[in-house]
Amino acid sequence: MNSTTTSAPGVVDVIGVGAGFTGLYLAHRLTTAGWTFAGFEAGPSVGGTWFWNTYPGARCDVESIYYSYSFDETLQQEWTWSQRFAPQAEILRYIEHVADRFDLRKHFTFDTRVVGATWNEADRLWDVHLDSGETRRSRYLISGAGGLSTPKDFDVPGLANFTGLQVSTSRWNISLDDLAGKRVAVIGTGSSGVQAIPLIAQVAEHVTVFQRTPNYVMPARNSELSPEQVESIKVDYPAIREECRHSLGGIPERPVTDKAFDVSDEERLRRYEAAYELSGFNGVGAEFADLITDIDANRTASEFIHDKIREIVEDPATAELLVPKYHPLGAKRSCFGTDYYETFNRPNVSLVSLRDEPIETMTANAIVTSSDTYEVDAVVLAIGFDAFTGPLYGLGLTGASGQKLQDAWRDGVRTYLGMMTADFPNFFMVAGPQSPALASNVVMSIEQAVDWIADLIEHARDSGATLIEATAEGQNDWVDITEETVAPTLYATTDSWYRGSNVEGKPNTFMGYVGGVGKYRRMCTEIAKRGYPGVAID
Ligand code: N01
Repeated sequence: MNSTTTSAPGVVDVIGVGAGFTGLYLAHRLTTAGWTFAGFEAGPSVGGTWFWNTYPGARCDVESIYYSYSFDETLQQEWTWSQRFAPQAEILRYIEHVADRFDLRKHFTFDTRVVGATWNEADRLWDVHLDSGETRRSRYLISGAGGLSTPKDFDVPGLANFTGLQVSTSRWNISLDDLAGKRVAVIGTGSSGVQAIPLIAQVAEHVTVFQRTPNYVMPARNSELSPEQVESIKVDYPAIREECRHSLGGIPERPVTDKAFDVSDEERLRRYEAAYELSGFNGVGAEFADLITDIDANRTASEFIHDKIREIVEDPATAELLVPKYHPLGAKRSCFGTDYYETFNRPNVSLVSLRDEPIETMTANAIVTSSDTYEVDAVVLAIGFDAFTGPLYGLGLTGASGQKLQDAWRDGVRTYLGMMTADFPNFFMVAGPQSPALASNVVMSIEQAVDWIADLIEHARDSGATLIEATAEGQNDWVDITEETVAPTLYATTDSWYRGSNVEGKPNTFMGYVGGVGKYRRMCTEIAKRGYPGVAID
């Protein structure tokens, strides 16, 4: 059946938010199935995360051959990645290629932000309010607004006093040359800071890195992909994708079953050395099965990385500050860098530990800590995102009972499968909180969620239904499952954006399902086969 459900004038079947990886696949999947679709994108073009995050060194730390769409065999055969970890510009080119190849831009209105959406119970439609002042109506509203797309508030004391150049990694709007010859402060040492710092150090007169929590940074070991490597991937692509779909994190897994203390100290060290050479998410943190559940096991891996840092960084005092001693390896997101620790051996780079000397204020040309004043010409903020809930609350949703999403989630996020939430009928989240998106190759998670949602709305259409909503029972069960799954892991006890602890006042909810994308896929498929228990369809 290929007809649409919503024939009222001016009403589309689906409004999609965002034209990143999610929005484009949504547009393709739904319009191919005959639905009418209108997408709204705040930016001037496609790309989402990869449109905005253009800071120096930005690249993905999931290998490009996996971090790409699998839905079309011809697409994956015709596109050739140049490097193991593609830089931002290449990923953006890929997304633009997909948009053009499948003629998807026509489904989107750009430079237009969704600023509110109100459920209309009588008509069973969403009234979607745009920053242009217009309101559009749809049967379904699907968020592809992303999980890491709303920058965290710039909560650095006194920032407004600073009159020099100020830029954030997540909205980079200068060129690297603009920092040439300048005294630059970089605040933040997560994945973004770790990638940007070595490149800024190459052009700046001086870089002062303001570090609050030292992170585990393993060498990315990026490299060009040879024609032979590309050829062998393309021959095997369908099998590789299938393996990813049924894996833990959406990338091929190394089958590891033994535990850290099953082997001798010498054997463990030998294995960590080999894993350190591999790098990536299959590196040191994945060497033994119990590294993310047993703190003593984890300590063996953490200390291995501590020693690597001490070997690389020449100044012992700087090395000690860089050693991540406040959290176990992998429990908050690991970083993969190129020459990160080596950069601290440069004469024009210095490190300030904000744990020892917090920032008290800023003046027109300096950062003032509790111990010193650092004069700088430019400040680079690499301080992260209001993950998952930031972008969703930004949609200004009002549900069936008149409450806002942020009120419904006042005590913590509650979803069914990370895709729906009770009291917000016909609203879906792709790569949402409590889905596997947080801990996976997100492109694979996006495809799975879009396909599942597309099947569900098709199922509703075929049975003449116009309302789909998570039941309270289904949602309670899913929240319990996500909590029970994370509870035995070190993620559960470590402060990170995974748990909302990077944003002042945010309730502590672990934002992902960490049981694996394969297991999640099987659960979702089973739920669909059983006629969608946990979902009210009317
Ligand atoms: O942000 P982060 P990010 N004063 O939250 C510090 C993905 N990503 O943009 O840890 C001083 O990780 C904060 O300190 P602390 C990836 O999933 C992927 O780097 O809170 N410092 C931390 O050091 C990643 O995890 C890629 O104590 C402040 C840093 O700023 C996620 O995006 C590349 C501060 C923020 O680190 C987010 O990464 C980039 C303050 N007021 C991003 N507030 C790749 O694929 C925060 N900090 C490679």
